[in-house]
Amino acid sequence: MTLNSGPSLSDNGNNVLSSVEVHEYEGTPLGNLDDFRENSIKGPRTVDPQTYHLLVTGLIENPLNLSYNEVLTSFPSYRKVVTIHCVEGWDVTILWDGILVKDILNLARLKQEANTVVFHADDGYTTSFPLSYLIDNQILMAYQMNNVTLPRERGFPFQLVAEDKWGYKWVKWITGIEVTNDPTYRGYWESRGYAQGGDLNRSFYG
Ligand SMILES: Nc1nc2c(c(=O)[nH]1)N[C@H]1C(S)=C(S)[C@@H](COP(=O)(O)O)O[C@H]1N2
Ligand SMILES: [Mo]
Repeated sequence: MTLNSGPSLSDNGNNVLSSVEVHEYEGTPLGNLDDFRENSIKGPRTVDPQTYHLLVTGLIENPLNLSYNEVLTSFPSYRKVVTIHCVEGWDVTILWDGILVKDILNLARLKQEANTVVFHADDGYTTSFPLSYLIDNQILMAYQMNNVTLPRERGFPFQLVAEDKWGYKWVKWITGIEVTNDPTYRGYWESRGYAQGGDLNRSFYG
């Protein structure tokens, strides 16, 4: 394992360095946090973990309003090595630590007619998924990458690890999870011509 002096990007605003970046995990070489090309619709967002709330709304029995610490302490953590591919032609392989979207939805208790999940972000960005994709693939909402707390450029406090999907489905700065029965909802890039499904093995146009 190679150690850095710390993340090369700015920290997440609370000046606590959680750990040092790792560059290899169980034999798999990892990319670096600064291999990403920051190209977000409004630039990096600064989210204050003291005032942050994750809202879970829509077709659920138990609406949730969780603080940053409540999100981190209410659910088990999981880790995965997953590669993000942007439509602009770059990719980065990262060790992600996070919680399962499925566990959040279980706590919120889905209504029968739920079939779609829309993620909302601090910059107004949105993207949506079939409920079954999130559950069947054990999709993570990450709070750590390469063993460090997500830097603000990378979506602090939470980024979706939308494995097998193009980068535009990997919503950063998540503030809301809305459960609906409208599979036709189109998010920020999807309403500007990018594919609704965003599957890596298909064209991103459409
Ligand atoms: N909230 C939000 N999430 C977002 C975006 C954005 O503009 N806003 N950009 C997306 C795109 S196009 C990519 S490729 C990934 C990774 O972007 P990054 O390199 O800027 O981290 O974040 C995705 N998530
Ligand atoms: Mo992207």
